[in-house]
Amino acid sequence: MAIERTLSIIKPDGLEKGVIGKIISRFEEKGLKPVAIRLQQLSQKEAEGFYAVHKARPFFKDLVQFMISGPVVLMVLEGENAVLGNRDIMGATNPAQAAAGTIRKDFATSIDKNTVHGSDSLENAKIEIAYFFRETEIQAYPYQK
Ligand code: DGI
Repeated sequence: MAIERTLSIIKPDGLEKGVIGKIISRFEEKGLKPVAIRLQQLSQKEAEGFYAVHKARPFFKDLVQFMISGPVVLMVLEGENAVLGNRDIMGATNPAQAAAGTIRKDFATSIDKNTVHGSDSLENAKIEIAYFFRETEIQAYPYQK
């Protein structure tokens, strides 16, 4: 399997619940390493731009308001099969439908406050990583091949 990078966001509800560490542990336990991390308060413009694909959806305004309701943790995760692997660790978009042991099942309260974002394809991962990180902000682990 290929080594991939994906964008992960711990959303404002994850910070409010104080589960940053628990969430990152789940990624590390499954072999996904954070190679860039930043705590950031998104501006409305940044959140709107990030979720531009959902602009016409009825939930867009609420989604943007939620994403700027407090700081988020932006991360680049690296590892084998990182894009789909991260999606498995996150669980379904609606926590009511998320599988046992997933982040959304264990920490999310609703489809609006679903604790994490993860890129849904390798193509989108590249776009989303570049939206938040410069290449110089992404680190290589010297003991990794
Ligand atoms: O990639 P995901 O976050 O799993 O899901 P997505 O890209 O389809 O949607 C992005 C976010 O938009 C999702 O995490 C929560 C919100 N969202 C998606 N579908 C709905 C929604 N919010 C509401 N209220 N209702 C929806 O049907």
